[in-house]
Amino acid sequence: MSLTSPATLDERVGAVRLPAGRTIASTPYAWPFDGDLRPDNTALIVIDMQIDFCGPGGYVDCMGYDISLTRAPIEPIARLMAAMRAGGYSIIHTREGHRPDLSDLPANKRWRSQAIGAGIGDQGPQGRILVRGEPGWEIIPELAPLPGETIIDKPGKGSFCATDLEMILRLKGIRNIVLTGITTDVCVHTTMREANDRGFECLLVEDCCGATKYANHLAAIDMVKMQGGVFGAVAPSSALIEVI
Ligand code: C5J
Repeated sequence: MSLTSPATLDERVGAVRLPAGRTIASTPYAWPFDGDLRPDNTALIVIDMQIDFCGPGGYVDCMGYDISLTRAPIEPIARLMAAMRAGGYSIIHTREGHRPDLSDLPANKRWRSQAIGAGIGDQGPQGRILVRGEPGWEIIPELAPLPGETIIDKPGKGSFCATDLEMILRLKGIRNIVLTGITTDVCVHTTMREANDRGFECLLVEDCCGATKYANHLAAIDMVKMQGGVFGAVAPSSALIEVI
């Protein structure tokens, strides 16, 4: 039943979202919601672009998934990151990984990874899987952080759980977050949900993400757009680069 008018849902969403200021051509609304997009209040987060998630012999490869899917966003992220660096935006990188003694690795996470043949903490072609300091845990050279850029080491899927990310964002005055990285349906989505619940205004950049299954990538993007943008908005990197 329509609450307001006979207009379609898409028309209703579009009609109420016309903020003044600078916005991105995104769906289901022009992001950010209030048009307040500036280099000093907006950060790019590049999530888990590590060898373990997109390199040969890494965790995802050892699980038997097609790493061409998780490598697909490398070029688009490199272009977006260059544009945002040039524009003076904050750049934040994350790495999923555990302490060498595995004291921050929940038993169920370890058990599940062993069950699929890629035990976290076990020796793999790229060193101990998802362990801090090992070759597989490193960020890929194509997207290496520059000196001075923030790196968040996280033991979980979300970037806020057991990290100082929120404190760093608040101290920098960041309120808009541009999300990129891998995987769309796991670490990127978990981070977006955590950020959204904390009041950050989030944009998912669709060509700058990838999942271990393409259908899950598409579904994860679709979920964001429900309910008028339940977790934020979605845009291609070209729309963002055009504006910043
Ligand atoms: C996963 C991630 N998929 N970075 N981690 O285990 O998405």
